[in-house]
Amino acid sequence: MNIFTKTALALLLSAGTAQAQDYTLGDLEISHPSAFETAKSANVGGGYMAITNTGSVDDTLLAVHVAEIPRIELHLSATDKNGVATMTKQDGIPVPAGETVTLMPGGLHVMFMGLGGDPFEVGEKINATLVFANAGEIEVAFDVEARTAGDHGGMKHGDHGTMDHSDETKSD
Ligand SMILES: [Cu+2]
Repeated sequence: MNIFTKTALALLLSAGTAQAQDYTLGDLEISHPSAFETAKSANVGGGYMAITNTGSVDDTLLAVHVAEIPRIELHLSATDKNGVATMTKQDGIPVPAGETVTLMPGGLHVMFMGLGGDPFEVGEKINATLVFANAGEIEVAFDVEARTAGDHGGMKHGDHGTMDHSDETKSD
């Protein structure tokens, strides 16, 4: 019984992993685009992925487009020496030749803005177009995943996201 339970769990886990998708665009490998579920009242959500440049030419992620989302920015989260968290809008996210850039909570991220009333729900896929300076455009799907209790970065992001975009959340 124990073995059966473990096998079932392993199957479940591998099925979950299999949903995560990787994409290739020229010399770029885009791994596991994902976003956290958002509260109903949230107007912003973060998007994450890893981008590896296997080529010899530097590239830059310039923009992310989603048909239903009016405004999407590229942000860098940081915490200063006083513990104050800030987010800075980036004109692009450099992906140097031979390097991997990881977008993650508390660091670089895609900021989906103006969600108003249409939260991200677990299991949902957000179809998006990534625009790179050199490699061009690729369609990807961000998998919406549950926030885990121990996920500090995500919570921090949510907090300062609300602060930073207070103008966007006043309608709550
Ligand atoms: Cu942000």
